[in-house]
Amino acid sequence: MKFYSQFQRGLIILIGSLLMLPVASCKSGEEKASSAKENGVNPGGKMEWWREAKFGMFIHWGLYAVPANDYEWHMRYQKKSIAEYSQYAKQFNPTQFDADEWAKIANEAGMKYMVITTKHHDGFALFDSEASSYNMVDATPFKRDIVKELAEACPKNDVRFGTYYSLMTDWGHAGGAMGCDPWDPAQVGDLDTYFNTIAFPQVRELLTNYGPIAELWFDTDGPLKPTPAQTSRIDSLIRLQPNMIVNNRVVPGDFNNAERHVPAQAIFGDWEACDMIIDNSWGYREYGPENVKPLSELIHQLIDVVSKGGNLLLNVGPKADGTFPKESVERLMGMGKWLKINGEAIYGTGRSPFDYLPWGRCTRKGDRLYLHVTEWPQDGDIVVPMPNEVLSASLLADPSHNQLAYETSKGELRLQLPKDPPDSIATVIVLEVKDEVQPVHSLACNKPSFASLDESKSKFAVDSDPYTYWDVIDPKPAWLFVDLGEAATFNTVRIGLSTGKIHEFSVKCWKNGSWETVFSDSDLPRGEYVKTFPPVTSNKVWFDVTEFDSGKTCRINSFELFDAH
Ligand code: FHN
Repeated sequence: MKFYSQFQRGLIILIGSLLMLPVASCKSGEEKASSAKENGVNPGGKMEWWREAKFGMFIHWGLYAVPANDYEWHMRYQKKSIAEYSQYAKQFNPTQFDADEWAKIANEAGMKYMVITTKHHDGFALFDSEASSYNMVDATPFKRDIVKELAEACPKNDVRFGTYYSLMTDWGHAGGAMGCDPWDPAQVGDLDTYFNTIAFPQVRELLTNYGPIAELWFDTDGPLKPTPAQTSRIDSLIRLQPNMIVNNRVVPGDFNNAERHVPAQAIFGDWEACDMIIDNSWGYREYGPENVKPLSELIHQLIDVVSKGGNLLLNVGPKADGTFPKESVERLMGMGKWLKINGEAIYGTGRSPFDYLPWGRCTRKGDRLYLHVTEWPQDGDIVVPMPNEVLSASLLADPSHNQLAYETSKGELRLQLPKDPPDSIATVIVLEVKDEVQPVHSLACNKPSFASLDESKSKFAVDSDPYTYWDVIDPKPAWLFVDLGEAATFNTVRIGLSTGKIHEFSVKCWKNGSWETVFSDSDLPRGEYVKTFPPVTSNKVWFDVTEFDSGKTCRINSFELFDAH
């Protein structure tokens, strides 16, 4: 049932627009990030190696590799008791495990750090622990300390060593926190006792017995967080390694996490995206070739994350025999090959000044811009929306630095590219430009906005922070209205959806006294959605959400307009 008629909605929107007050100007990720440093968030020193590194290896390995189904959630999905699940320890004998080989693969992939699950939610430790004999040395025929061997092998291969520890979930010990009701009476116990006898001693062991830990990655299987008292105990443990950086998923940390998706907008401050090579499984499971992400997708993801100011922690799920899946190694070698040629455009670079580019992404370092062209132009040209004087323009992979032809007009740079891309996955052009490059934001950025219900949050759909959001809620249709003030010309809409299902939607603009549909579409994907269309000029835009999953959170983190070409 339509809650408002089309006319009523239009009227409300128009009245609403007259009430709009101007709001704060738009800040780019870089501007916000720099203010973060000034505010003392993420102090420069210990983050510097990480901001240089950009690319790391995540490893999910444990008893769950033995059954190789339901991956690292096998115990919970199959509701295995501790007694049943721990039987896998007797079979876990990874005779082909070679820490040096793993570290070499990470290094050859261009990965600068490694983070391994020293203890996942199942409670089984890959290291020799006095706190619990449920570990690799005491409970398996292998009897070796995996963490020790990797902590020694990584630095020898120019890879920093990091540890993941499931702090707020332990299905394998009495009293361990968990994001659901216990399914085995042996799991029932007191959380503080568990923390004091298992978790805190094990974190102390990890931060004391294995040399410098570059990154500590705390995890949970749900919304659980430690109490302030528990957090202060954890902080005192973290201080054992003052140069170590910590994620902020469980305790206040040094960087944000984005799991298995890259937000449309750059995340404020330091952040790390974690994702997998073999889809839908962190820990090893039987898979087919269709489950292995294409090399192009992985390289594009790395570029996308880095262009938005983040690091990519890319996961490998080793098999029970101690080897990496063959296809994972193939993909990593392909990424390493690309980085050997283009690493200058990734390592140590900062986020793009341009919030959106139709042909690819941009990273920057000093007075250099690196244009990562992933959509090679049919007509041979790409446009960079900046008026800056160009000092040089060449293909990064061209050792002779032959200059590319270009012209600048109307505040834009038009580069003429070779007919065919030197690298079909991503070709990098390096520009040296004069003066600071000014950020280019969405035309809707922080413009007055108005929405159906949840109106107070409509402004969060048009700000520049992907962590803020406008929730699409019943009754249908839900809508977001943006008043651009001055009429503007745009040909691209980018929408960031983080959770929920939007089935039918359209974008309209106010023209000649009525609403005209710019486009309609269905099934808005999670992450980044981009739609281009012939340029339209208007001062009012309406995002009309007509069908979506009711009763569930439907979260729009960004609604952006660009005049991109
Ligand atoms: O439940 C875990 C999951 O198994 C995996 O370890 C991921 C990695 O980011 N973290 C939790 C889900 O958010």
